Amino acid sequence: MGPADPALAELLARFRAGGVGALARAISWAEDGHPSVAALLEALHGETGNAWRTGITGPPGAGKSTLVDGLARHWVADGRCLGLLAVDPSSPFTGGALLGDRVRMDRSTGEGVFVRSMASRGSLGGLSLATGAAADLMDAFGFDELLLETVGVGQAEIDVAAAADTTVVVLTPASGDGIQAMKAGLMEAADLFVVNKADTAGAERLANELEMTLELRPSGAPRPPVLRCVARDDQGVAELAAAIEARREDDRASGRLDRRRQARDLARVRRVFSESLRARLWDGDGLQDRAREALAAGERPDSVALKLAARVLQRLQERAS
Ligand SMILES: Nc1nc2c(ncn2[C@@H]2O[C@H](COP(=O)(O)OP(=O)(O)O)[C@@H](O)[C@H]2O)c(=O)[nH]1
Ligand SMILES: [Mg+2]
Repeated sequence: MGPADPALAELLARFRAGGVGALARAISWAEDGHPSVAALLEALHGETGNAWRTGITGPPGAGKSTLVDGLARHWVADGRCLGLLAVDPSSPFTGGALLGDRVRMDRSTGEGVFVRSMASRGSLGGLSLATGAAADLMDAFGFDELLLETVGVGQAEIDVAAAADTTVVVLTPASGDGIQAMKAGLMEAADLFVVNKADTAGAERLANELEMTLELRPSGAPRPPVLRCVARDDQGVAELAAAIEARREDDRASGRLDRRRQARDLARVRRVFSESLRARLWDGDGLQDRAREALAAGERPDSVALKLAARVLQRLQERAS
C-alpha cells in the first residue's frame, strides 16, 4: 500500500517511460479496485488535464464504434495520438464486455492508438468511477484525444458520457420512435447530435424533428448542431471532427470548459465519498445484518435506512465529544 508498494513504484516508472503494457496494467488496477490505485492516480495527477475527452453515446447499433473508428483515423492522419475506451454494460450471463466493439475498433489500431474495452462492474458507481480513473490514466499517459464510447442505455452509461469534455449523441431512424424514445438525460447531455445512417429512410425526418425540438430548448448553452453522417462510408466524419474542434475552442474561450471540469470533479468527489462511506459502514460495520434483522421484524425499508443512518451519525457525534 501507499508509496511503499514496490509494485506501484515499478509500474509508475514503466508508465512514465511510455510503456503501453504499464498503461494497460494501470487500467486493470482501476477496474479491479487495486489497493494502490488511489496512490497511482495521486502520483499522476499533475500530468492530467491535457487530453480532450469526447464521449460518444447512443443506442446499441447506432454506429458509434464505426464513427469512433472514423474519427480515430481522421485524427491519426492529422498526427495525433489517441486513446479509445469502449464502455460496455456487463452481461449478467458472461460478465464480460461485448466482443463486437473490440473487433470493429481494431481496424483503426495503428501507430498512436490505444484501444481498451471496459466491462461495467456490479457495484454502485463502479462503472463511472473506474471509467473516470481509466480516462485519467490515458490522459496522464499523454494522448491528445480520448474517445469514450458508451451505450446510452442506463443512467451510469449516460453519466460516463456526460463526464466528457464534449458529448456526441448518435441516433438513427431505427432507434425507435424518434426523439420520444430518447432516454431521459441523453438529450440534456448532448453537445452535438449525429443522425447516423443518413443513407436509410427516415434519417432526414429525424434530423429535422431534432432540430425543431432543439429550437424550443431554453437558451444558455450553445444549441447543439445536428450532423448527418454515413459512418460506414466515412461520410460526415471530417465534418464531425471539425464540429467537435469548433465546440472545443468555443468552450475553452468562454470558460465553459473550466466550469464543466469543475462540475465533473465535484461529481467524482461525491461518488467516491459515498462509495467509500458505503464500503466502510455498510460492508464493514455490520449494518447489513442489522438491516436484515429489522426487515425480518417487519420494518419498512425506508425507515430501516433512515434509522441506521441516524445511528451512525449519533455514534460519530458521541465519539467526537
Ligand atoms: N446503413 C448504414 N449502416 C451503418 C452506418 N454506420 C454503421 N452502420 C452499421 O451499423 C451496424 C452497427 O454499427 P456499430 O458501429 O457497431 O454500432 P454501435 O453499436 O453503436 O457501436 C454495423 O453493421 C455497421 O456497419 C451507416 O451510416 N449506414
Ligand atoms: Mg459499439
